[in-house]
Amino acid sequence: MASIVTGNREFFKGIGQVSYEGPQSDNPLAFRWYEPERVVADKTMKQHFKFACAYWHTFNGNGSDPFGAATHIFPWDEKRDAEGRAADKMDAAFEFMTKMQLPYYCFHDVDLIDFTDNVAENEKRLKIMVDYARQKQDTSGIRLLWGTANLFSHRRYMNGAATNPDFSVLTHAAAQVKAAIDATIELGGENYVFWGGREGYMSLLNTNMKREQEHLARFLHMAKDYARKQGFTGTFFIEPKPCEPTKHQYDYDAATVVDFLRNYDLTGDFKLNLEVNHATLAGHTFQHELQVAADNGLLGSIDANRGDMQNGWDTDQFPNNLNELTEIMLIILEAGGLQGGGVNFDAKIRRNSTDPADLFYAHIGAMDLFARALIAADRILNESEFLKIRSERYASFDSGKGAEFEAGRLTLEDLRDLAAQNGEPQAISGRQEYLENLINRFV
Ligand code: XUL
Ligand code: CO
Repeated sequence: MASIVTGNREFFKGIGQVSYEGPQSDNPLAFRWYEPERVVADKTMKQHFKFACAYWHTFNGNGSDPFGAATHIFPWDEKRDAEGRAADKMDAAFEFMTKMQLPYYCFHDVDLIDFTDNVAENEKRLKIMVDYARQKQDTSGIRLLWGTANLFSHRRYMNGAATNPDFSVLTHAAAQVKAAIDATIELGGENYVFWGGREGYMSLLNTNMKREQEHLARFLHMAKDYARKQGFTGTFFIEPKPCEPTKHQYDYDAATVVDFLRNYDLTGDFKLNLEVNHATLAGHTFQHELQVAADNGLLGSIDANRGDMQNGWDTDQFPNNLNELTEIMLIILEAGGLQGGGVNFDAKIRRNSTDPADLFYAHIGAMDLFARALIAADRILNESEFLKIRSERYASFDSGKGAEFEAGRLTLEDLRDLAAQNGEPQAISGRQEYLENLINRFV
């Protein structure tokens, strides 16, 4: 295959540069809140969020579902040959991201170009697209937030990738990860993600869970060692998800992954990439997942989207709940920001959203909402008694016997004597409704 010649085709005709016009604007193709250079809480909005476009949903997602074929017929999919199609898609992607002021993107290897069953041919194809992406990045200024390898779509991964009971499948997973790491490094990617789509089991009847998890840990160490040897200085992220496609995934939720990383000595290089809809599937709020990661110093990045409260699968809708996002931004701000990562829109427009502009509306709405939530969260932290109320709740541990307990200077018998001496405690309100109203004052 020869290298690609850039096309001059415009894919989103009639849609120009999307820019900030302010809350009073009624232009649906403008930002009303997202002002990239506006400083809030000591950083520009652009720096806070590092918004990224998910290549797979936005440029490969064709609206198909288990009941029906594609509904999104994209002009960049017209060419018959893999390279031509891949180049058109990349032209469309960089046109879209530039018009949308999206400073970053994320991809799986196979999102860039169709893969074959031949390792060397796939490496060659990926290299061609990486060379092309390098040029596109240089001219647009758009950067790679993270790269990853798709170790779940191909038939060979039906029993897992790094956790496959067949060693030869594991070697193919390694070949893909090696090439995807090379691509990420070549493109100046800031992070590398592992989402274990099929790293789990369908039935324990045929599964040695302990052995599979040890293989996964060994595999992650090998990938990390290789990347470091090649000079990669970014962060690795694990993206937790409880199930779908496997019945039970080993990276179930934030707490499970934190424990796994500690257990296998990976916390020095790995952090978490948390996704909203995955939290929902795990029976948690996204806020819970963020707090678990933040409390462990492992809050790396987020995949922004939302699920549907009436069903139990990964619908990957664009975010649109201001209260939820405000609570999310409170946790992120309190944690001092995301460590190395950003906000990747791992979200797709609906099957029946078939106008070219729909991709724009989806991203504009989400970026605006994050900006609004950031402003609200910053004000809540600085202008309200929010933090004070929470810290005062624990005031009894700040001095006296409570402080001695925290310092480990009391015994169980001491606590017993204090209880007997002081009698029944007074009821102290948790003030949940008060705090919910407080949040609502600022959104
Ligand atoms: C799947 C998912 C993935 C990862 C990257 O639910 O979120 O797209 O983000 O592999
Ligand atoms: Co994701």
